[in-house]
Amino acid sequence: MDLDVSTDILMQDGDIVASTETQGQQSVSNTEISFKTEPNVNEYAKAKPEPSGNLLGSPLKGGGLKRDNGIADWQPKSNQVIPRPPKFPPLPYASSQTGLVYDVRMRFHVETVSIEDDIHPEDPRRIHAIFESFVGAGLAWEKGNSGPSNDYYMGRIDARKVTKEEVCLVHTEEHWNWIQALSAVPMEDLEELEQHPGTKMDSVYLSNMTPYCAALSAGGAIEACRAIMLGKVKNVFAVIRPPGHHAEREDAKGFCFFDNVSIATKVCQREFGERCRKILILDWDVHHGNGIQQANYDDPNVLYISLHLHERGRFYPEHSYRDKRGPYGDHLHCGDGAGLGKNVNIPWSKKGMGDADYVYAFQQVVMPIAIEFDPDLVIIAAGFDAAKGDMLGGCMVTPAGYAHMTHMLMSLAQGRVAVCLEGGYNLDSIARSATAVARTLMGEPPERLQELHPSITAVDDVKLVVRQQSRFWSSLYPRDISARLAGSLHGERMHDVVRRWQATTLWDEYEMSSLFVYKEQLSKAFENQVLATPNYTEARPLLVILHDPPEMIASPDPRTGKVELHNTWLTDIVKTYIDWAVKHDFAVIDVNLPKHVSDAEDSQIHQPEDSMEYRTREATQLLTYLWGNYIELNDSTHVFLMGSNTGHGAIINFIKSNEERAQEQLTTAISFVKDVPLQSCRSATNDQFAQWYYASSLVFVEEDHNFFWLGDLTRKPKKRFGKVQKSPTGTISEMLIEHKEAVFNLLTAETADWRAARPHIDDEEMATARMPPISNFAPSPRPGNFPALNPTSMPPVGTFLSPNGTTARSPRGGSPLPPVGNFAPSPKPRSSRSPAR
Ligand code: X5A
Ligand code: ZN
Repeated sequence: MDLDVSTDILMQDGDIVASTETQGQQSVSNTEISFKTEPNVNEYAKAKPEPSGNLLGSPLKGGGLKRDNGIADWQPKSNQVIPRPPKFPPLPYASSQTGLVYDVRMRFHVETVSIEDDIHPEDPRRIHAIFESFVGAGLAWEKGNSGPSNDYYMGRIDARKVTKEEVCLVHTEEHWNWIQALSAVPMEDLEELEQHPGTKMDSVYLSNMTPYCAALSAGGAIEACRAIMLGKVKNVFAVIRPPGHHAEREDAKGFCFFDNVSIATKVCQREFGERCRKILILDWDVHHGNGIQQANYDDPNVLYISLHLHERGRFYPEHSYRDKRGPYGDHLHCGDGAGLGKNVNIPWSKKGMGDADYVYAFQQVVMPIAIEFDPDLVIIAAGFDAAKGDMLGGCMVTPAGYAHMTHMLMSLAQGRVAVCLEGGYNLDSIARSATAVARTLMGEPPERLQELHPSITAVDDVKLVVRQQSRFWSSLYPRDISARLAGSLHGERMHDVVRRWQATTLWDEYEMSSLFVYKEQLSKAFENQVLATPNYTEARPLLVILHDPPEMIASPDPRTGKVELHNTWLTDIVKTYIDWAVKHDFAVIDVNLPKHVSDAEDSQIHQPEDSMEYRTREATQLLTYLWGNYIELNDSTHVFLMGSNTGHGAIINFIKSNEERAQEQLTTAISFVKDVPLQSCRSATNDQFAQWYYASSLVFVEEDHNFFWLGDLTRKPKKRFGKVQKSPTGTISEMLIEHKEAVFNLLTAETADWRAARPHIDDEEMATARMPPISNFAPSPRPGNFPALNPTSMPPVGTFLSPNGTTARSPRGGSPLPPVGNFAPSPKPRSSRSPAR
C-alpha cells in the first residue's frame, strides 16, 4: 500500500463529513460541546447600560441603554458621504489566518491487540475529536485545505513525512532505522519487541503503521512552524499524533516516537537562521517533556519551560533515562553548558492543579522569563492531559485556563505561536480545550476565569522555581544568593549559630556539654542538640526537656523588609527551667528539636520546616536512643520528661512502646500542647496503663486546642489523656511562663523524700559547689563537634576526640574535660555500653 498517494478517501474525514456537511447550520454533533459566544444582547444591554455595549454588532433594542456617546448605534446620516477606502493596507496580523495541520492518516497508528474494554488512552480518535470540535465550532471546514472564506476558517496546512535527515537533528540514526523497521515486523512479534534488547519498552505500543504516522506527526509539526516563519499564517494549531515530548535521542517512550517539537525547532533554526534563532518551547502537557529537555539541554537559543505534575519524582516519567540519569523533571535541572538557565521546570508537587495555579505560574515565572528571553518563535507542546476530566493527569485546567495561557504567549515573538498537540486523553476534555486554544489563536479573547486563587502548594512550588531561576533571569526576584552564601558570604543558618551559642552559654554556666548521639546521617543540625549537666548519671533527680528551638522575634525595617540584628530578639524560656532545676540539684538533659534538619548539601536558601509527623518521628527516635544510652542505667532517683509540642508527641510515643520501662523509671511526664494533636496512653493488654499515665502526668493544653472542641465539653477528659489542664491562649513560650510555678511545685513535691533524706549541705557551701568554672582556667571549648561515624569505625566507648581536638563526652561515662579545680565531680567508672543505633 503506497500511502503517499493520498486519495480523496484518505483525505476525507470519514465520520465527520456526514454530521457537519451543512456548514452554517452548525449542527454540532459532539454532544456536549457548546460555546457561550452569543449572549442575549437584550439581557446584556439591560444589565450593563454602558454606551459601548454593542460588542457583537447586532442592533440594540430596548430602552435601558444610554445613547449619548452614540458609538454603539451610529448610523450614517442621509446626506453623509460614504467613507473612502482605508489609506493603509489591512492590519498584517489581525487580517491573516490561523493555520491548521490535520491529516486523517495519523489515525492509522493503533494498538494491534486491543482488548475490547481496555482501550489504550493514546487513541486514534483523539485527533479526530479535536478536529470535529473545530468544525463544529465553525473554526475549520472539513473539506479541502481551506473553507469558502479565508477570513473565517483556519487555513489548512498539509502534513508531510519527516525526512531521516531531519529526524537525525534530534535522534540517532539507529533510532530512525529501528522505527522504520517496524513496518515490516509481523504483527504477532510487535508486542514483545524491545528497542534495546533486555530493556522493556516504556509505555509504547507498536504497529506496522507507527513509522508512517510518527513521520507525518513530526512532519506536521515542522510544516506548522514553517508556515508561520514563511508568513503564510499568523499562528498554527497542529493536531498531530503520536505525541513526541517523551521520545529521547535513542528511545521511544511514553507513547512517543519522534520528538516532533524539537525536530521542528532545529529545522526552523537551520532554515531561517537569524530570523528564527531563539525559540521558546512551552510545554503544558501534564507530564514532563524529558525528550525536549534532553534535546535542547545545552542550547542557549532554545528555552524550554515545562509545567508538569512531578509529585517529587513519583509521577511519570518518574525514572531516570534508560541509562540511569537521575530524576530530571525537578526545578534544579536548569540546562547545561551554554544552555545553562535555558531549561525551566515548574514541577507541581501535588495533583489537582487548576487555572489559578497555572495562571499564577505564568505570571510569576513563565512570562517574566519568556519576555526576557524574547523569542523569535513560540512552540507550545500542548498536551491537554492537565485538563479537568483527564484520567491520567488528575488536574483541573479548564478551556478558559488554556485560552489564557495561549493569550499570554501570543504577546511574544510578534504573535508567532505554533501549538503542537502532545498528550491528553479524555476525548471531550481535549476537544473543548483545543477549541478554546484555537479560538484564542484566531483572535477571540479568552473566556473569563472562574478560579482565581492559587493553592498553597502551587505558590510553594512556584516560589521554589523563582528562587532557582533568579540566578539566571534578572526579571525574577528575590535573587537567590545561596551560591554566595555557601562561599564568600560564609553563610550559616541562624539555628545552628543560636544552638552553638546556647551550648557555649550552658557550658559556661552549668558545664553542660553535648551528649554523643549516633545517627545514620549526622547532620549539622544535630550538633549540640543534646546537652547535659555533668552529673546526669548520679543519684539525683533528672529533668529531661524536649523543646522547640528558641523563638526569634524580629521587627523588620518597614520600608525594605530587611531583618537586622539590632531589631531582632531571641527568647528562650526553657532557660528558666534549666536554671531552676540546676539550682535545686537536679541533673538536666536539654534536647533541642530543630524545625528543620539541614541536610549535608544544604544547597537551598529557603527550607520549609519539616512536617510535624516527620519531626515527631525523629524526636521519638532520639528520645528512645537517649533513654537506652543515657537514662535507663543511671542512678537517677527520679526521671521527669518534659516536652512541648513535638516533644509531647515523642514522649507519648516512647511511653506507649516502652510501657514497662516507662512505668518502672518515669516519675512524671509533663507536656505543653499547642500546635499538635493531644496524644493519649492506652494499652490493649494492661488496664492499669491509662490509670498510671493519669497519675504520672501533667498536661497543659492550650484552651483553643480543638481537643476541647471535639470532645464532650461537659465531661472531664478521659484518663488516658493524662492530667489535662487548660492553658490560656498564647505561644508555647507564654504557656511555659504561665505554668512554671505549677511545674516547679510538682518537681519539688515529687522529690521531697529524696531532698529530706540527703545529707544536709548548707546553702553557702552548696552555692560554691555549684559555681560554674571560672573562665580563667576553664576555657570554653566549642562543645560537641562529632565526626560522622560509621558503625565499623566506632571508637571505643569512653572519651574520644572531636574534630577540633577537644574531648567530647561519650555515652555512659567519661569526663568531658580534664577536671577543673578541686570541686569538679569525679565521674565514677561505669559499665561501658556502645550507643545503640
Ligand atoms: C505524551 C503523554 C504519557 C505517558 C504516560 C505513560 N504521554 N504512563 O502524555
Ligand atoms: Zn502527557
